[in-house]
Amino acid sequence: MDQEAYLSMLAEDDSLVYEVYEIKRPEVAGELMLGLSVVHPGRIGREYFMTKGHYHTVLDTAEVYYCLRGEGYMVMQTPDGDTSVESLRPGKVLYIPPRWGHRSVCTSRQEDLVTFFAYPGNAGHDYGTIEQLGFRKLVVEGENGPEIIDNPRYRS
Ligand code: PAN
Ligand code: ZN
Repeated sequence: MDQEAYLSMLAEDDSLVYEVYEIKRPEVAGELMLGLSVVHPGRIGREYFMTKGHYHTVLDTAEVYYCLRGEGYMVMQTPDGDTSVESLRPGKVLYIPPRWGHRSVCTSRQEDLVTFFAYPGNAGHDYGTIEQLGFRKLVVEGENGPEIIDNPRYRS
């Protein structure tokens, strides 16, 4: 959201925001891709560190996330304009139905947000749509903790 904060932070240090560890399986229907996503704590301006976010190229494929550590949110939306933001806490299982783009956001102050994920081998990743349009909702730090707001830079 905050381009100024982004550029000044980047000029100082190109720090690692998140890591993904995958057990690679053949990218075909019937297989499952699985692994761990680790989003580090931090913010750019008021906006918490997050993953790039994507739709699955085969839009009709679902995904399951299981939160192992840390606190955060899964920001989700469909191409039709529906939005949903679900909290992530250790022990929580989050099912992402087919057609829902998704991004995870770490709101812990010091801890990584660690999630296990599994999705169909033929799903593929479409990053371009989110790169161009953004997500409709953002998670930012408010006076009393995380707040979900409309993305002022969302391009419809
Ligand atoms: C996850 C994500 C992972 C990183 O494996 O790929 O959390 O997020 P980005 O892919 O948005 O950078 C997943 O949802 N796979 O489909
Ligand atoms: Zn996915």
